[in-house]
Amino acid sequence: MTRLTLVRGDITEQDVDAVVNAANSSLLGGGGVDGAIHRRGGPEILAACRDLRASQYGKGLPTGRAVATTAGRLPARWVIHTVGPVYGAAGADPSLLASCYRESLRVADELGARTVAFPAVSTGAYGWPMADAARIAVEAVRSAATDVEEVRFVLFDEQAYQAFAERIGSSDTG
Ligand code: AR6
Repeated sequence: MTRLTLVRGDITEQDVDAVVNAANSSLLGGGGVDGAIHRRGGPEILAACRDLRASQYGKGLPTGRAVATTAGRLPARWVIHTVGPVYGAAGADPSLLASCYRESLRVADELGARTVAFPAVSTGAYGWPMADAARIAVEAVRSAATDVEEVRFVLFDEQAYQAFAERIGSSDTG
């Protein structure tokens, strides 16, 4: 059974095996979570992302997929980069957002990560409404077959925290 927990805070400070980055297909950085992870994790993460672009992901990481790198100087061991869908853009699809969570957990299993912190993927620059994103995220994690023991949703503000809390209920939040 995977335990779902919630914290209000900064994903870069989480002491977990893996933190998930709300990246873009380029894997070469950006704002929001992505900017914070690269800033605090240091240049080792970007170097690993450049290597991925030069090897498996010449055209970039497709939306809904996930790939791992070192976490550099972050407390976590790995960063799992995933690319959320842009809300309202042609082809935007809830199954792609669910796929970000499922694929990230699949990568976590490959790494042997047992604790994984997720941000609210697609709810910042990519514009996905928070309540809907929370529903999709919680359903995707609950229905995933994974060896991950704790999935920690790390929410930046009160509105995001409340949206996830409503979906999870009070019984299994940490
Ligand atoms: N810790 C936890 N949550 C955060 C943090 C943080 N340090 N910073 C922001 N959030 P976003 P997206 C929240 O924009 O919508 C980047 O430029 C934020 O309030 O980071 O998937 C990438 O390079 C929001 O609720 O990700 C892509 O181009 C949520 O995290 C693009 O943005 C996600 O916001 C991806 O957009």
